[in-house]
Amino acid sequence: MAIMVNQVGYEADAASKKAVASQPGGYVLKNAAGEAIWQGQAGDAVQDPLCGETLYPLDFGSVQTAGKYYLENGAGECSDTFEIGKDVLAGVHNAMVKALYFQRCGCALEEKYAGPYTHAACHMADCQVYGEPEHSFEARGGWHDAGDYGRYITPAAVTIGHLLYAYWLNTMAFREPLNIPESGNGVPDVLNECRYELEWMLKMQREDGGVYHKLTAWRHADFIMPEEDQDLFYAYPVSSLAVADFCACMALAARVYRGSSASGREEKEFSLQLEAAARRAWKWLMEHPEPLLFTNPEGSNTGDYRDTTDADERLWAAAEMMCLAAWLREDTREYEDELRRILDTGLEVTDFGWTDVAGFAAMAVLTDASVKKTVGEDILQRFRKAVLAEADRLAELGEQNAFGMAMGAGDFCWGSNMVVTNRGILLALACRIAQAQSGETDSRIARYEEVIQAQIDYLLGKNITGYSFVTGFGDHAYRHPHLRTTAADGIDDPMAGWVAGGPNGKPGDELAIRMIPKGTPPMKCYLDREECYSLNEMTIYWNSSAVFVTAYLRCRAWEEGRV
Ligand code: 9MR
Ligand code: ZN
Repeated sequence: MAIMVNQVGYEADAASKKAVASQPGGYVLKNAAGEAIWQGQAGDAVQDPLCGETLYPLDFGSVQTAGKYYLENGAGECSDTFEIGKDVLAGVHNAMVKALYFQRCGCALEEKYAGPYTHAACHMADCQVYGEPEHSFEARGGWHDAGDYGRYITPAAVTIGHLLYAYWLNTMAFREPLNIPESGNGVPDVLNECRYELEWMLKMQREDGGVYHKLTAWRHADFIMPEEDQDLFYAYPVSSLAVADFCACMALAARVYRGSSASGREEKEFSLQLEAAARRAWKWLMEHPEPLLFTNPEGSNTGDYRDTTDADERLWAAAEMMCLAAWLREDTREYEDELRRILDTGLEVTDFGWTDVAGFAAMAVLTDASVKKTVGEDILQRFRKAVLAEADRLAELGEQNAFGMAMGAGDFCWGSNMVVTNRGILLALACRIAQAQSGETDSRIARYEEVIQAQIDYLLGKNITGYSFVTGFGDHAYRHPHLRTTAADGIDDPMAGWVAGGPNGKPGDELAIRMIPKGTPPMKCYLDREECYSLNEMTIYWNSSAVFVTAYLRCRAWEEGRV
């Protein structure tokens, strides 16, 4: 029995506003005073393959009056409350960016920015180069990756990729200050926050251009506050995955920090530093054409972010170096050659996760104006075709379940919420391409945008678990993220703005394996339990992916004059 809604809210002007119910029949939409504002019938039954239930879609798109509402059926069952209004995603969007501040390592979190979630400076000691006990260096800073205290280059690069493209393409969504230490310095806070991570990443590069794969203790800490964690941290061996992602990320950041309208002298200098680091990494990549992958040394249990190929990472690096060079009006041939060589191996170019970053190469090449003047038309065409084909596949997938979302039953993996939002990113990129093409594109764009909205509706509560997967947002937001600070700080509520990993059809932690019966439909494989790291952890890159999508939706609303 359920009426599932986006518990945060629906944009007032949106032509469709969708909910999903487990009962057929009539529904009324009531306002805060309990007055019926709209009534309608649920649509035809859908046998949903993601949660295994028979469900009935509801659309109350005609309601445009701002207010707080809920849905009720004939049996008196009520949904959670939600808003209809202008720029309804502003709060959750800003909180998801601000959440990263709470992951800052190597500094104290002060009450004026952190509220009750303060702690002393953590992980201040020098780290040791793994296997070289005589070599230590200072690598303070950056964000804790997730519920653990490790800091890893490949997920860091992906997080920065999501955030900088979100900012670059949807700048208006980042105009509100976030109450972080740098707020008010004239630079958008998303760039201030990203800089905290980038400064740490720079420390992870060796003289020869190589980049250490990760900086973690030998084993994960207990559930203690970060400043209590006195374990020795190691810089683990260089991988080509880390070098290539680092290269791409630095080249992108060099463009963004120099090109942003808010850039002052300081940002320009920072940008030059990023550019130099990108060039050193590129040189390393060219000198080391063979993949240098990464697996944990025997006995170490911190994350390894393993991967079977570095082709997509190298593709992203080539794409970003090419864009940077084009932007600086330098020769782009070397990068274009490398890009074409890798594209010719036939890899897919539509994902934005830490295992597969090739979608960022498409993003780079298809959204940069300078590179369009130099790059071969064949490359542009290949990227466009691949992105639109994937968008069409996703839109079709959205017609095969009751939630209208681009997910198949097999897509609910560890961190499925990032699959949900990364598909929103791909669809947003496809909308941009479609807009630039002439012809019958309006209905195509509308179709993609319906799915983008469905992805966010799902994240915010329109799903079979009934939870909003962002802490602090919605009547039934999940409350027990697998997050060491939250577990140890003695405060009941977690900080607001953390995206959960989400339902996982193949649970990977002890409690989830014990409690979720085999054969449970994938969307139901979720528990709001702190122990369940394979369902309920948070990470910096699950947040950043969601931020891209909320940024897109907020800006779309403004373009159409909604705000
Ligand atoms: O997000 C990662 C997931 O896709 C993997 O299946 C899992 C096991 O290797 O690791 C996850 O990443 C974790 C990382 O190793 C350490 N920090 C927390 C990450 C989220 O659970
Ligand atoms: Zn720390």
